[in-house]
Amino acid sequence: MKRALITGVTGQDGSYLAEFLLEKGYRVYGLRRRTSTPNFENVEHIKDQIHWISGDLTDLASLIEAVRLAQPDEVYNLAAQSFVAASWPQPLLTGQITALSVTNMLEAVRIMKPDAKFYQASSSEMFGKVVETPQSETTPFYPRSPYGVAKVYGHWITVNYRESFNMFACSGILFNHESPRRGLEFVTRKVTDAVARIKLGLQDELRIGNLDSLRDWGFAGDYIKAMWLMLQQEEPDDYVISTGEMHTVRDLLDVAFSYVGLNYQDYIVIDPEFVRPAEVDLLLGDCTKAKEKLGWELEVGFEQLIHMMVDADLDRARKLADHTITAIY
Ligand code: NDP
Ligand code: GDR
Repeated sequence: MKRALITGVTGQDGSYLAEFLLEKGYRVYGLRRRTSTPNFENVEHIKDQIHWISGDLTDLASLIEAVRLAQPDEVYNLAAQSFVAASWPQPLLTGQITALSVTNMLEAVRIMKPDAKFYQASSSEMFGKVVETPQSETTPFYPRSPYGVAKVYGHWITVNYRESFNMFACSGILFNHESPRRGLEFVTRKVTDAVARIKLGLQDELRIGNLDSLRDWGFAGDYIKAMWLMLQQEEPDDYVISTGEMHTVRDLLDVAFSYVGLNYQDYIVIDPEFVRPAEVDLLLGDCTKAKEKLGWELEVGFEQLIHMMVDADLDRARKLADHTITAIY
């Protein structure tokens, strides 16, 4: 039985990956930081199948102990301060968790289980300002947020441990991927949640930022398969994972609102609070290498993804209609 250690298992990607690995017969260890109230929403259905280890990415001792306990064949380092907008008000925390702690995780593996295969969750945010389109493994980085800068560090330290210590370390440069388990502050989920609540009469407007930014949005359930495929190769390498299609935030609004028979223009309010100090105008990925070398294929398209998210949020809002869910961002 193969053993995997996942950091960030309570998040969107971690929950899909845990599900996928359990189905493949893995023994799955999940690192979980202490929270004052439980946050198992994404993993409630598989909670009893995961072997939980308490730890925090910023605490090297806890990571060494986690690797010692799990003795993993594969380590998926998905934990991060992952919300770009929060990285301006919290730049140091973002640097500690999203950048420096990647070294903590790599050190824990190097010290306790150096033959474990290591996956680092890198991001298209590293490309930032448009240098070339579409963006591939060879496109230079020009990050535009403290988060993007932190991910560039995480990417290069992973490459460095591969080259310095001959570790099987891969960096997956994933473009935006979404699902019904996406955090409520990210724009897709913020929109689909608002659509559901507006449709049910629980909300009357949606305050939002830049409608012109272009993103390459895919389905998280497809993307976690690419993570696993990277660790099944003969040689460690870095791969871009994307759909190769981009849409504006305006397109997203249109697809989501029109799905329930509404016109987004009747409900949105542009709010400067949601406009970022520096924007990434356009992200479009070229994942030819992943398709050719990993045999990775996309299954869910953009409209299908947004419809799936609206349906899930309608279900959820109906169930929670008595409670008020307030999205902070
Ligand atoms: P989420 O924000 O949904 O999940 C982040 C996870 O990290 C949560 O489980 C969170 O725990 C955990 N975490 C945060 N800080 C710490 C810490 N100090 N110690 C331990 N755990 C911590 O992110 P996603 O699932 O969307 O993304 C997974 C990874 O992929 C992230 O690294 C993200 O930056 C990266 N990425 C995501 C993309 C996307 O479009 N989704 C695209 C490219 C990269 P808790 O539940 O306690 O908050
Ligand atoms: P992003 O995702 O920053 O690309 O990072 P997000 O959904 O937050 O923003 C996408 C685009 O939408 C614009 N936008 C808004 N965004 C939010 N959150 N809220 C709004 O009200 C709003 N209005 C407009 C943003 O300006 C931006 O252009 C995600 C995260 O998952 C990262 O962890 C990951 O690395 C990248 O994707 C790839």
